[in-house]
Amino acid sequence: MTSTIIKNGTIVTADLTYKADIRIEDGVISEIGPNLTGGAELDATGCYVMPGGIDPHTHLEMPFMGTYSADDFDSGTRAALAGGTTMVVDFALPNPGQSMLDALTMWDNKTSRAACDYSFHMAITWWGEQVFNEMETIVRDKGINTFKHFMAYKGALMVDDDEMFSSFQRCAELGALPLVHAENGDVVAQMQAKLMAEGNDGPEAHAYSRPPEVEGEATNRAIMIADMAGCPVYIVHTSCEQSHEAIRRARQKGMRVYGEPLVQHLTLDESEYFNKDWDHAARRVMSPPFRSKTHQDSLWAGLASGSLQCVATDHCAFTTQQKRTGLGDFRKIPNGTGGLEDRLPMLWTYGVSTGRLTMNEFVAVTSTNIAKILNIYPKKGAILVGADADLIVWDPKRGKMITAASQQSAIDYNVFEGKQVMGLPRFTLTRGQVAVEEGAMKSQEGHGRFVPRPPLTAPAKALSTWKALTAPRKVERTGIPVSGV
Ligand code: DUC
Ligand code: ZN
Ligand code: ZN
Ligand code: ZN
Repeated sequence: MTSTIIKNGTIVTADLTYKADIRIEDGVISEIGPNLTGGAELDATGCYVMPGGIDPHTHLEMPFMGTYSADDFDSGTRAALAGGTTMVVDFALPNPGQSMLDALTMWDNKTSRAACDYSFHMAITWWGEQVFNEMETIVRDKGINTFKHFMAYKGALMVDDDEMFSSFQRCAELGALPLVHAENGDVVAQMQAKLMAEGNDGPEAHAYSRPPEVEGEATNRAIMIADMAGCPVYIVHTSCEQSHEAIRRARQKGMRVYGEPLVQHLTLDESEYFNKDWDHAARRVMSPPFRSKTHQDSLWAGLASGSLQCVATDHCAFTTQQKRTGLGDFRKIPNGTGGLEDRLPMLWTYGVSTGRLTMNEFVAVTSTNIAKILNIYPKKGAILVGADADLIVWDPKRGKMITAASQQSAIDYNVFEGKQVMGLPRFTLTRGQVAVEEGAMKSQEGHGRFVPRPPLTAPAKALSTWKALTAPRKVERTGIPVSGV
């Protein structure tokens, strides 16, 4: 058995910081301790050894808004590894009316070149008996315990409250976690039409059409519906105080509600849309849009205090050419930005180096919390004997300027272009295999494996505060008035 030892590093996990070496055998951590010998050595002097990042939210090669997102499981997973992310969770999206099992097969067929491990969320894009039945197969047999609901994208992916409540109740029965894209799609559609009618057709109108209230309302609604259904709920791309506030309040009441800010919302603001050339602004069109600095402060505070748990990218990259489909009508600009390669370096630079996050919090929000919520801990997200050796040897003194010219992503720009980051992987290991060494890519196409995620074990019914307070009771009445008196 070949043995690799990561030597002389400081191990940083979500709860501990200590000096020790790590032995890896057959892709798994087999020993942790001082002065390990007997194997190939990777020098971690001056570095932090952390669990590899998990991006819980990517869209690789996704058919969307008349095109396909430009990064596939090849360039996308290379980008992930280059930046220290060792697992991505992508979304399988059935067309309305399509079987979820067929959609899953289609998505699975895209993954043959994946260089790091991956998993899927399944989207609920329509509702019916077939969906109800297939949800059980998806959870029990396919290793998927999360279902995504879009409250926006009217006429395409959007589901209504009726469909969402049905699906959430089914999630409660199956031990699944619903994810929600929380924006009020009806309000967005009306605002978009009004802006266009008034001659506001540029990319900045995308931001005007999706104010924070649109997100706050939908987040509140999703949380209340989850409470009534008796299931936990995970709000993807939480971008503003209104949404964060709803999550905070629910958590304070004892509900299992999770919030996921994106690194883009944490570090880029709405000025990216204004007084910029059309391409610059359109390249940054995503939903929800970038917000003001007040909202950024709220998100950072949420990560530090624990009211927000995960940092993702929603990596959904489109080339400038694809973005230009929306010249003259901002509604046609494909929504999405990249970020997979930059999530960890940006979060380290703007979070840990500035004192907004501790190193342990950094590990929690980029890896461990995600692994726990998605139920793959401690196989992923941990430095423990028996865990997968998905590891980063993080060099806090290694820096670079982010440029499109040097990125793994297939697109022709980078929303963080010109940003100076300090903190990069010296090594990225995926199940023990060195995929990145001192900035050089050594990843292997097809190395990535599907990671099954079993159902959640929390007792779903006990989660609902609503049920406890107002459980329906049959009332025996006497003295019923006689009609006509
Ligand atoms: N938002 C985006 O910007 N792109 C993909 C889907 C989404 O919700
Ligand atoms: Zn979304
Ligand atoms: Zn520009
Ligand atoms: Zn998304």
